Amino acid sequence: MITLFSMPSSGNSYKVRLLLAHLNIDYTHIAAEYDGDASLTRTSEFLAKNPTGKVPLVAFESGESLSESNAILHYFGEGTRFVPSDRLSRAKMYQWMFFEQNFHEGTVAVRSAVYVYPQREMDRSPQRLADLLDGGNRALDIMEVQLQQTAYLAGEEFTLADICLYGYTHSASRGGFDVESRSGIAAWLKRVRDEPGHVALDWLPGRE
Ligand SMILES: N[C@@H](CCC(=O)N[C@@H](CS)C(=O)NCC(=O)O)C(=O)O
Repeated sequence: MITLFSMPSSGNSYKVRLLLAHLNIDYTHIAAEYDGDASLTRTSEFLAKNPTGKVPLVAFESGESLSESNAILHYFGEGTRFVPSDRLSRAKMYQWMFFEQNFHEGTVAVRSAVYVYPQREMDRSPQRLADLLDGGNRALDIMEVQLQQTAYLAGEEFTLADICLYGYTHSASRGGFDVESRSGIAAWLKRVRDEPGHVALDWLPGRE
């Protein structure tokens, strides 16, 4: 069985838990909540598996491991209904997943983290908060334009891109973002939540 190291409160980790739930894949879960220098991610054993010291991380029985949430989504998603067979739709799915890491995560997720985690207090300067708000609103507006046109981000099918972007969009209010007033995003959030097999952020294996 695989072992998933994940942070219960984090969207990057939640994406992986959400896909594994949809695919009914069993795993042993090891929680790695942020705890400064005492974090599990700072141990030499963990750093040998992932030198970046970040979760999520999947450890395979073979001794191999895999990090980066979107690479993990790709690994488990390949060959399933969550990856479109059509080449252009598949590329659009990746387009949104790169957007998530390159634009959305660095603004929407970071502004939430700055408020949620006491150790990020030094990032709460008025200028930094204003920049993150501006960047995050631009990211959400870009999603809104797409979701006014299609049911899901890469088109009419539910794909890895939706699982990926749901992670930090559904909890964006933690960072002071208003997603509910964007009707395309609000309807999409509900659509993703209503997918059979969906689990919430605080769901962990063994917890019904
Ligand atoms: N690009 C990475 C980002 C992973 C990341 O930033 N993980 C954070 C939680 S969201 C983490 O592990 N922080 C713990 C630490 O830095 O000790 C991914 O998508 O997996």
